[in-house]
Amino acid sequence: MPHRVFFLNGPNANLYGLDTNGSYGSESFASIEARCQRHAAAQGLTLDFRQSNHEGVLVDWIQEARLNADAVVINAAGLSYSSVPILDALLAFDGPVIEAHMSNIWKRERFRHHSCVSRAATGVIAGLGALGYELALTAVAELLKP
Ligand code: DHK
Repeated sequence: MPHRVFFLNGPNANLYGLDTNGSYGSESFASIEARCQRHAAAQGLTLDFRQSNHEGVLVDWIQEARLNADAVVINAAGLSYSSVPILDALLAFDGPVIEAHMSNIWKRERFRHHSCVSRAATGVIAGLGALGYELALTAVAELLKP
C-alpha cells in the first residue's frame, strides 16, 4: 500500500498568489496543491493536502494523522511561532514530520525567527517556495523507505 502523507497548511495559506507584493509569489494555493499532488504521485505517495485558518482544526488533523498517515508535512504559517498545542500534537505523532515554509523565515521579522514547531520536526525547509514543498515530499518518500 502507498504511504500516506498529511500536508497541513495553516492560516492564510489559501491567500497565496493573491497578494503578489507579499512574500509568497504569484502561484495560487490551488496550483501549489496540484503541484504537490503530482509530485507525491510520482514519489508513490498518497497525499492528503489540507488548509485551515483554525488552530484546533490543525491539532485535530495532526491527531488524526496518528491513525491515518505515515508522515506529516506542515506549514503552520503564523501559528508556527506561538502554538504549543500544535507542537504537542506533533510530538505525539510517531512518523517523520517536515516543517515547511514558503519564505525564508530567518530573513524576515525577528518574531518569525523562532518556530515552536521545529522542536517536533525531523527536518525544516524554508525559502524555496512551492519547490520546498516538493522537496519536503521527496524527503518524506526517502525517510519512509524500508
Ligand atoms: C507563512 C505564513 O503565513 C507566515 O505567517 C509565516 C510562512 C511564514 C511561510 O513562509 O510559508 O511567518
